[in-house]
Amino acid sequence: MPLPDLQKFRTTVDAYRAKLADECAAVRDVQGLEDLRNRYLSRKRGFITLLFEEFKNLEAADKPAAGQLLNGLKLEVQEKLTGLEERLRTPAPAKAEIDPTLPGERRPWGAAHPLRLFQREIETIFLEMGFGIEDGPEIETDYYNFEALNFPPQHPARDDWDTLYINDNLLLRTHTSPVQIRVMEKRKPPIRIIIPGKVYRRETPDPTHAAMFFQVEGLVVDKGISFAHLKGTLEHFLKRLFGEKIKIRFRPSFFPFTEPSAEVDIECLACGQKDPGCRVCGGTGWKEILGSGMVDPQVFKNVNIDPEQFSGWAFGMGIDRIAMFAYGIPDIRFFYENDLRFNRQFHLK
Ligand code: 2NL
Repeated sequence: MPLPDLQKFRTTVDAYRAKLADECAAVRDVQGLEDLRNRYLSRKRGFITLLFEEFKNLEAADKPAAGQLLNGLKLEVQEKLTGLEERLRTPAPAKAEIDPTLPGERRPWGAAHPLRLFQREIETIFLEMGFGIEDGPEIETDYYNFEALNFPPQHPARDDWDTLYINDNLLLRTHTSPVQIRVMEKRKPPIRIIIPGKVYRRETPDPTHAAMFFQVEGLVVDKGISFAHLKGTLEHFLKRLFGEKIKIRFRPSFFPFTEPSAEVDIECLACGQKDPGCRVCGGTGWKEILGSGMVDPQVFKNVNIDPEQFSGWAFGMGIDRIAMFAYGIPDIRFFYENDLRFNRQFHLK
């Protein structure tokens, strides 16, 4: 028995409604949406248009109910299409999921500064010889920086123009010697130490001067220490640092805190002692590397060490200055500009 016309019409409308839901779910882009719109609403062959044709042939009594069904479907199609269109034109939100298989982001880890690397080389050589490493305050008193070291009151280093004073009594240390004074006050000989650290001078920066730079000083105090220990130890140090074949010379000098005193030169690495017009050694063939001497008895008295019982030697050296000489760096300021192209060259080995 054929279905009554209204019932058949209802079945067809329901079938289209189900099909519509599936087709909407399959739409991926604007083109797919346009195709869908045409399939349902095209004025010539759209499903809805065709259903309206069928509607015309229904019994007059069935028309109100059938009309309601058909208009309901048409509205639903239009609503679904509008919703789809809105979804397609809104950019998809960024996905919250993470992909654990992607490679990680490279983070800069940092590395030791060139001056620190050079300082470590120096430290290693002295550690091998049984020295200890000490440090102390960078803000010092006039006493520890000058007076205990036997600087006379009128010494030019004590001038406001050479030293950075905080007030009448406090200053930024101009060398690391005050640490040796502090160590000798606290600890009795034998003492074998080096003190690397920052020191400050009132300087206008230029290629060979900075207001802050690095220094290393050394101190040996014990019974029976002579100038031979000074000479042998410093020669060994310089040969480990610059190579066994390096030429070394000692010449007399003066410091308020040592007597006798000696400055130590090595052959000029820039010209190999061959260029009378050499910019690095001034044509002398020699480069001053450090100052040294036998600790002045007055310094021992200042820290209550008996100079009749003990003797010692000390040295001081600029780390920046020697690193510049060793690596052929023409300007001390390169160390403090933090230009990674400069700094990285020391990590290429
Ligand atoms: C230089 C010369 C020197 C010292 C530093 C020193 C320290 C004490 C006692 C005696 Cl506590 N001496 N230090 C000795 C001789 C030279 O430095 O040209 N430095 C860059």
